[in-house]
Parts: sequence; C-alpha cells; structure tokens
Amino acid sequence: MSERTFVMVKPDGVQRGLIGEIISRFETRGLKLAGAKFMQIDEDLAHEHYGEHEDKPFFDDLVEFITAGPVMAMVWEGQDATRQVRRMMGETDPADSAPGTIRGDFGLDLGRNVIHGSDHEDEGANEREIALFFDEDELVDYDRIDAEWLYE
Ligand code: IDP
Ligand code: MG
Repeated sequence: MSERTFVMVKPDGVQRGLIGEIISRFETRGLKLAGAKFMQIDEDLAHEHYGEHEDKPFFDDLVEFITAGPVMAMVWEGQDATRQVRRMMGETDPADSAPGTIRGDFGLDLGRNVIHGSDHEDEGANEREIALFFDEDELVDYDRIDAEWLYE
C-alpha cells in the first residue's frame, strides 16, 4: 500500500555533504519525493520530535546535536515506504549496520548516524512526524512517470 514517511538528513549528514547521495538512493529506489524543507530545528521542535526519548540518558546530547546545524527534512512516498526507508537506513547504530545501508556506508558512531526515518513499528509515527514538520499545503501530489513500470 502506498504511504508517506518522514525522513531527515541530520546535521552531520548535511555537514558531510551527503544530502545528494541520500536523496539519490531514495529516488533511484523508486520512492517519490512529496516534500522537502532545508531548515534548522529549534529546541521546542527537537523536544517534540524526540519526546519518546525524554527520559533517556542521551536525550540532552541528542537535542544539542539535532539543533546544532541545518537538516534536510523530507517526505517520501511509495509502497511500504516507512519500512523500506528503515531497511535502507540500517540499524540505529552505524556499527551494527550492514554495508549497503545508509548508516552502514556513511557512519561509525551511534550518536552521529546521519539520517532519521519514521519508525515503522510505531503505528502512525510517519504521519505524526510529517505533521510536525510540514503543513499539508507544503506537500505536493503528483505522479512519477515511471510508476507504471515500478509497480505491477
Ligand atoms: P532510530 O533513529 O534508529 O529510530 P532511536 O532509538 O529512535 O533510533 O533513537 C533516536 C536517535 O537517538 C538515534 O538515531 C540516535 O541519534 C540517538 N541515540 C539512540 N540511542 C542512543 C545512545 O545510546 N546513545 C547516543 N545516542 C543515541
Ligand atoms: Mg526512532
């Protein structure tokens, strides 16, 4: 089933020049870009976005990191998009992520793992995160010309 998911190149990925490479992977996989926003996350948004981790020992460092520089926030759309993006990202810790995944190819350290994607095991997380970062009128509805060759 076609769905939307929230994806973000984190400040380390932006600083390391990985925006284009990461977008390219999702594009060539066949996912459709529905929205994009190059922005800096403020403290309030960081707390809301990572609210589930509020009580974790790494929370303050996580907020400091995610607000430290610009991020590339995006919405990608396609069949099973949330889970497929997570598979392409690899594990939370780049050290455990297989080569070929984004974190496995571009990261070494748990606290600098390059990319965020909505959790497919957390029902509705994708739409909640999209709504946190985008107004509905900032998302574009269109067809990709290759769709009929991508899906049976
Ligand atoms: P995810 O990004 O793979 O969904 P989560 O468990 O939701 O992983 O954690 C959110 C983010 O918090 C991670 O991407 C990582 O940046 C950071 N993080 C998670 N666990 C740790 C930790 O043990 N130490 C430092 N940072 C962590
Ligand atoms: Mg998560």
